[in-house]
Amino acid sequence: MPDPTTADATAPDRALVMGILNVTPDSFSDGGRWLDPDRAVARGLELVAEGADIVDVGGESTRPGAAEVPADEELRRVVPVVEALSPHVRVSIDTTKESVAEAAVAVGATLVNDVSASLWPVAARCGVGWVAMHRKGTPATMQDDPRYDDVVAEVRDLLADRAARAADAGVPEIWIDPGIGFGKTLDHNLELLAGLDVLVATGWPVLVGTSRKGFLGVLAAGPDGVSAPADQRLPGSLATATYALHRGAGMVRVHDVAATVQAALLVGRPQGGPPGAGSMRETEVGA
Ligand code: HH2
Repeated sequence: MPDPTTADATAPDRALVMGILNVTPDSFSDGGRWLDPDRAVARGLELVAEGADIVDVGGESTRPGAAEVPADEELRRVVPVVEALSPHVRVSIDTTKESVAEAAVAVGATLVNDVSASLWPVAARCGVGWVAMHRKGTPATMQDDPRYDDVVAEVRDLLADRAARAADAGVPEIWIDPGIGFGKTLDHNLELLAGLDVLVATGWPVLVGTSRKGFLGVLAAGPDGVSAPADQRLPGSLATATYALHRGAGMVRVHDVAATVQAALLVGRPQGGPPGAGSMRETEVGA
């Protein structure tokens, strides 16, 4: 099974960091900030300067309750940005629409980040990588009392099934992602993080996205019980990214790239790295 986190000998001696670039008016954390294409491209280049290995461009918010965006509007938002960024950095397209994925690949995207875990035929046809993320329901309904008998096993089984189908179809690079916050309660999110090794044990490289998500706001609520706002969730974002990397995730999807790159360096290379690959923990921690 190909392992894109370790296949390249020139890859950084750490797991990968995917920087988030939402070209949307309504994303939960950065909605409206990068809707103008020039500002979006400038922000993407900033993420590259901070050390992002991949910039994930999205034109439709997936936050709970978000409205669907017509394909022509999503295309109008993302295509110029993907085209301008792809000479500078690896670009992934965060979409659930086949037409948007294809158009983004045509202008340089090489990874389809698919929160519906259904677009593997497009990735196979285009010969690009694919992220299969687990979600229960759609953004409109997913936080209405989601239930699982065993959330870790259910997520693992669905993702392993989709990854196997994608591999059969010839997708050259496959990632699985537990979909933190997508049809999950606070407890489900924490169980999935604690059970990350179960996903890692499937052998597929694992991507995890906790950055600034609502459950971190709940955990960081003040004495009045009010959730911490998205711009005050860096401590939880970093803690959970570091934890996920330590448990074997090969990539984290984050808003705060520079800080997360430091965390990734500290943890070192993901599980399954080539023999002898060092990490700061093993090689550079001195008195
Ligand atoms: N989370 C979001 C969007 N895309 N893709 C993957 N693979 N994993 C995730 O956890 C994930 C994702 C939601 O975060 P964000 O893009 O910041 O917000 P919004 O959906 O409101 O645009």
